[in-house]
Amino acid sequence: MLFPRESESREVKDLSGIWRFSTDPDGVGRKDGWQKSGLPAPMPMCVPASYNDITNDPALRDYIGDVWYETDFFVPRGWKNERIVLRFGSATHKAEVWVNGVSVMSHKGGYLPFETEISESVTFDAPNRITVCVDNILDWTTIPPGEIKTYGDDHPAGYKTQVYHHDFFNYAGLHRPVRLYTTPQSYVSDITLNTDLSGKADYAVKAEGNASVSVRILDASGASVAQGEGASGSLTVPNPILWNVGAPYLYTFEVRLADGDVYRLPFGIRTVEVKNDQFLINGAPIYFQGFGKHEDMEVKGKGLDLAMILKDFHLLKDMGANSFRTSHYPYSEEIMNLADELGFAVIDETTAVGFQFWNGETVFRPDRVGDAALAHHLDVIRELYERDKNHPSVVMWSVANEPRSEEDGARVYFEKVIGKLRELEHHRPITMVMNVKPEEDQVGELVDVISVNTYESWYSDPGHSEVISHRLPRIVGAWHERYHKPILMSEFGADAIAGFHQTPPVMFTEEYQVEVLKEYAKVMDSLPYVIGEHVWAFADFATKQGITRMDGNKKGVYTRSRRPKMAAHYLSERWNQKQGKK
Ligand code: GCB
Repeated sequence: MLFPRESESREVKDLSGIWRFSTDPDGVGRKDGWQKSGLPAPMPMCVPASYNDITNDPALRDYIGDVWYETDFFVPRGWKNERIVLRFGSATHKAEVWVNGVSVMSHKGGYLPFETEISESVTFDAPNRITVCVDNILDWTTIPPGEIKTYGDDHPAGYKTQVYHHDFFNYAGLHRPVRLYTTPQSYVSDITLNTDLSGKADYAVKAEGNASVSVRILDASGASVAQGEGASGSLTVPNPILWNVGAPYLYTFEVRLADGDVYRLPFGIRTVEVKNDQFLINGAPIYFQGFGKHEDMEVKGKGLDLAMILKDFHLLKDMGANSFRTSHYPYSEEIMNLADELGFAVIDETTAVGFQFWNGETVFRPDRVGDAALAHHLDVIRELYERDKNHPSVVMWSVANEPRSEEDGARVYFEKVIGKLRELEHHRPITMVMNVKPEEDQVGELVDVISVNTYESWYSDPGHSEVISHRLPRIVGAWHERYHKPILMSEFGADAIAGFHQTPPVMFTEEYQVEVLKEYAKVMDSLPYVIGEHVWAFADFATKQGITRMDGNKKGVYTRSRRPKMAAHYLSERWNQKQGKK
């Protein structure tokens, strides 16, 4: 799916701003026709943003069920002969959309875009209305999964909770921009590019309508360096300048249809490959240094904030980080575009998190993560691929975080998920993020890189960082021994409360967090097949409330407002020295 970009044939109108908003705890909105009558007693709500933290009402923060958004807009007269498309960057987790009271689309999956043509649904001489119903419930048909727990008369009547097994707050709402854009009647609907080091770019353009297609590649100065005709083929850039981590060079792939549509896609020429325990970009090994992150901030929750996004990229760059994982869901397209432009490697993860109860119960069975979850996971895989396939920054796909991969059902499940991804694309390596015992895992054989999450001296041997040098090489070594594949240390770390200090270091102090990272570093430096280190986490983030989470997860090396802890300074020194080399 193409990102909405303006061109001489396309206009984009961003509908971000204050919308009207109502909760619908009894789920009566559809039946009562809110999509036609308008929302009852709405309050103002910011789009994009999570709705949870905008008011001071705990009932809205912990809300379960449908909420409704509504706004009015005019369609410019100049759009009369154009195709008009309504596009949501995301809606968490399920949405139905009406235009002027008529249902135009619905979508499931909280972190990927969806769109539809609404040319026939709008009027030109009066305001038009968009109404959206967004459902935040997690169940066994959604990813991440969850369950609604109801209680007996030992609790107040109607009391229920949303249970989920992942460690970030279930923020919901319209997290990303809502846009209208136009195209001519025949238009470019998709582009797929694959490049190699000789500068060859194989391309396939999907064009709707009968117009003939011509294509060009422009260099960064806008000069045309290759051109061709036809909806698919191969262009070669002479003496190509490669895109690389830390040295991003972007070309533009320009598509023109004979009857007018023009679409320009930034892209990079680069290859990625796993070979002999190494991860190669353009044939040279890269050592990943960076983080697992979250889209998370005060007040806005998971709402897009361009200033914060840029701040994060600056912090990453300055500390010598070269990569991050979109733990545990696809991040906004704005982040992905910036990763291309600023030269970061991204491990692009699906929403498959929380496939684990931590009490030994079976997860992969028909009434839990079964056929419905699988069908949705396959949709997420396809939509993620379609959205992100052309990003040079995306160097690897991650199909899941910490599933209970020792179960027989997990093997069958992931054969299908990974099979689907390999059917869609051959060239990017695939990983899964593991945390079961290596000898019990059943899935590692299917992936190219084994990503390993371990919390030595935190969840095990709490407070004893001296055990890391003994235990960690055994754990990581066992994974390598089992699969002979490169290992990414995809999560490790320790909670630290900013400003909490003590020596000798104890848990939750900034000193202890540094201590753990240093002990890990010694081991990782000594293991040749470790291809990188992603510290958990970049910044502190919100979680559901619970006795192990004091104001959220504090494993950030930055606070939630991006103030550095001692660990940020330590990593900055380490990574700037290493500069992405083992
Ligand atoms: C993990 C999860 C991550 C958690 C982290 C923690 O293994 O992948 O989502 O936040 O551990 O801090 O417990």
